[in-house]
Amino acid sequence: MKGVRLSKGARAGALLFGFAALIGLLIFAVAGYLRTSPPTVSVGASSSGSVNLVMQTDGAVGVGPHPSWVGYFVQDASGAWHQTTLIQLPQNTDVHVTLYEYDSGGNLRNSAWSKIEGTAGGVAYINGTAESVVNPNTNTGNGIAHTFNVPALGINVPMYGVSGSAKNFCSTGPCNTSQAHNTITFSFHTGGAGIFRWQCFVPCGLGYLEGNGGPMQNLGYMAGFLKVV
Ligand SMILES: [Cu+2]
Repeated sequence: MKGVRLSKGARAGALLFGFAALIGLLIFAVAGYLRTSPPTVSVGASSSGSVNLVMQTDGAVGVGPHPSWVGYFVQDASGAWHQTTLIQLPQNTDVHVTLYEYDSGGNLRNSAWSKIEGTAGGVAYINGTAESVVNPNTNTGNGIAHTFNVPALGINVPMYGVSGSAKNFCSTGPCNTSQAHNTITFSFHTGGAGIFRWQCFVPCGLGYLEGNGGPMQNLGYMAGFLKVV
């Protein structure tokens, strides 16, 4: 009888040990997931009541777990670049966006995306010129590299690519304005608080099925969230 009781205790001990190990593994996995999540860059309200959101798209981000992936950097209030697509914005605020586009381009799969939508005046300024529609074939000859889309806010801004054979083509990020780029600026209004998904509609995940895997489906690259607070 004594032996049976000891055996039960041993089994309970083993069970407890196994349970503790499982909890430990879960904590390790969750911590690992949190460690790899890109940071959220906060764009605070300015005295003028509007905010500036400055971003860049690079053909290869050059940092983090996937340095060869296409993706974004977002500038914080101090001017430092962070490789992320998680952006915090104040609600009911005009957001002035500056996008430095350093990647090469191609055709749009859907010509509906050539129309600039959801921005102030229905335009974006491409290297200083107001445009309401882009033409991937004629305007620069370098196609469309990426699009900035926030479906819930009706925003669609296609970005012209640069020549992949440009002498000063940025092959790895973070890029700087001495390298080949297009500058796209536009404004939009945030409205009420919420979390809004944004993404690119150009299948730019090179080397992945139909170009829609890898960077196209991972936060920090071609998909992200606007956290409007
Ligand atoms: Cu893209």
